[in-house]
Amino acid sequence: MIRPHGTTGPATTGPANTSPTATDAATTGPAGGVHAAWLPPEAFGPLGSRRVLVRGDGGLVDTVFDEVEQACARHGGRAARSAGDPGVDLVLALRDAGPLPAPVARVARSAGAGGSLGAEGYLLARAEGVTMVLADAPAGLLYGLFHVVRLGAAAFDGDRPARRHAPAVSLRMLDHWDNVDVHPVMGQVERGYAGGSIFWHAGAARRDLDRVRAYGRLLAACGVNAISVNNVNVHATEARLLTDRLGDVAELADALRPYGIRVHLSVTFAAPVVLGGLPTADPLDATVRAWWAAATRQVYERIPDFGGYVVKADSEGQPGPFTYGRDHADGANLLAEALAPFGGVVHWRAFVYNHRQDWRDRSTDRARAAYDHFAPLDGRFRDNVVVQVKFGPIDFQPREPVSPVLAAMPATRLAVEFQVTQEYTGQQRHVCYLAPCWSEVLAFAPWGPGGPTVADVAAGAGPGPAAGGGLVAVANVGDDPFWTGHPLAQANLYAFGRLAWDPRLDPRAVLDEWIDLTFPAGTTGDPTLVRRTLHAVMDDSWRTYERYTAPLGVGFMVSPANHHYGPDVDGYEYSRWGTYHFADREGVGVDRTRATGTGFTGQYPKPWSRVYESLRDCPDELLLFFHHVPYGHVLQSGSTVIQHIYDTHFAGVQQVAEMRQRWRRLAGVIDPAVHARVTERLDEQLRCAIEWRDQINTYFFRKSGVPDVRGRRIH
Ligand code: GCW
Repeated sequence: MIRPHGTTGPATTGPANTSPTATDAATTGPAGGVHAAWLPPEAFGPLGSRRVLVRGDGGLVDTVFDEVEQACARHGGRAARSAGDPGVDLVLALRDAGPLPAPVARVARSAGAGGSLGAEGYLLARAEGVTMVLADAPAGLLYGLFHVVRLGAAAFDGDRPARRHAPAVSLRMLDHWDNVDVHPVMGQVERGYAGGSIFWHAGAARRDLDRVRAYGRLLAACGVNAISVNNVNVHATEARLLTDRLGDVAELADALRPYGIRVHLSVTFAAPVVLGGLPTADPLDATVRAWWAAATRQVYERIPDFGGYVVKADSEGQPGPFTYGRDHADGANLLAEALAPFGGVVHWRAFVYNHRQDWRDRSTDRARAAYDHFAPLDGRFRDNVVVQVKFGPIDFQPREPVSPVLAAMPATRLAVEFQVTQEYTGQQRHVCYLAPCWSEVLAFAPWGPGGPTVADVAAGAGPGPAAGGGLVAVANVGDDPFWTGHPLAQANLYAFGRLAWDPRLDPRAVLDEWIDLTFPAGTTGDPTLVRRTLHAVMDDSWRTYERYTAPLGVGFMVSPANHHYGPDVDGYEYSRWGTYHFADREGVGVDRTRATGTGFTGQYPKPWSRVYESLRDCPDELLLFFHHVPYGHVLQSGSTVIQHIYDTHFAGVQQVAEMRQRWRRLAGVIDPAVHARVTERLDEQLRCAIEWRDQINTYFFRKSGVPDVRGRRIH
């Protein structure tokens, strides 16, 4: 087993690692180096104590064998690669790998096992006392191995009819917003809340490849198969990763390849100018096309399985095709043309809006921008362009409607972009389990209930002819010993991968998987209490966060000074960013209707264009996103807007206080380092939630003059 950097002793989950005191742990992290996250050695106990046969060739099969061999060495089992061995409990085999033990051969020949299993799929079965994973391609064996790990002891119980497993979505990607140079404002990782980058440090490659490998292993275990290794805001040093610093990228690709992860790179659209010395980056210019073709060829010479480019163009100051009077299809197709001969894709972000808006101008609506720019281009993108769309029309707020772009481009490959890093959801100081939010988005049916879902669009099963663009998320990992700053934020990373593999998974079931792996029985004093507490603290934490922050989908109200952390109701109200709430003494919210507002509701197909337009039918949680209403407006819940604001803010703080109480009961039951770190963060969450409650309630009380019907203290 590849050990995370600096880890020499056993993995650090569990009460066995009691060396640091609570205070030490809060500052130094877990004993022995880096927390094992969802792959502690104990999670491999059931598998590692068995007789395991691995059959097949190829790099990823070697990885599977290494995993099995190390687990067996630790837990007393036996790992073999040749079929000669008599007894066997688990077989992981490529179907064309030659003779298989008789029970496995029988299942392989059975009716249910017919047809291709695909590039990443596998068949899992148990018959005649043998558990088996069969695949047609090595990646399938790797994912099958981690399935067996997830099942734990249950993988070796009773019979299991042969069942096929394959990812719903073929591109399952994490975008790192990591900078090579420390950015004067954004630091080493833009919107990073887990320390420095695991890839870069102060202008150089970090070269902590053990840690990169350990990361790849965690990602493979939850199903992620691609990452981009630098920020979408590409500054001068980062631009050079494409050319003279390509070696740094190749090293990362080498470290991640054994776990089936392809490396992608964020590039600047101005590369031909800033790196190539050309006078222009015009996408229709022949010399520019030739430059990209040559640069891309060199990338593939060095990294044959390179994934492709990620581009943020004409967005928040990044260069793009608009400079040359060209549109985003021209821009994206330029890079796609260069990547096509090698099978690469360009992820072209749809996050394009006017970030120099005049707050006085009520006709400009940032929510409209992505659709206005991209929907007219549907059908013009090459097959290897993926247009990457943030899940909501604004910017990763805790609550937004689903972006209408996802229903507007049936002839374009679309990826849905989530933010695992908690920029607007508590910055990994607050517990905010985001799987329920993502799951809602993925299950949303843009053409109406019963129709294709957002997950279908990402998978290429939407109403149009386009293939799927996949799911992408901004990563939340850094060089922090717990990987994610807040240990419970590991669950968000895990859940993103699992939902990308199977968007229909229940977030609670995903959390159970994560709990079982991260806190395996035998490493905690009281597994039932651990499970109950984690569910109580995490299941509803996204809605709790929503309750004590901006109300009813209006968004923002975050502090600009603190990089979006903590409340500042008017912080963005008179700014250029297009994120306003328009509260006055009568009411609050953004009128995005066709009748009297910005017309944004018209970007949705029916029934949503009608539902969102209607004051009566618009879902409560999105009311202020779509409508400007008086404080006395009665919600579907029966409460008024102003009373809802008061009630949810008092309730949200109450819930955080309860989370904190519950967590205390885990003292002495789990790894003290994890306990101490979460305790410290919950203290901060409660402080911050109180601040949110008091600022929001006070602001709206002062604006409206309407008292709380329950007479609670408002300042
Ligand atoms: O949410 C905003 C962030 C920026 C980010 C941008 C984007 C990388 O505040 O930090 O830039 O989104 O998604 O490009």
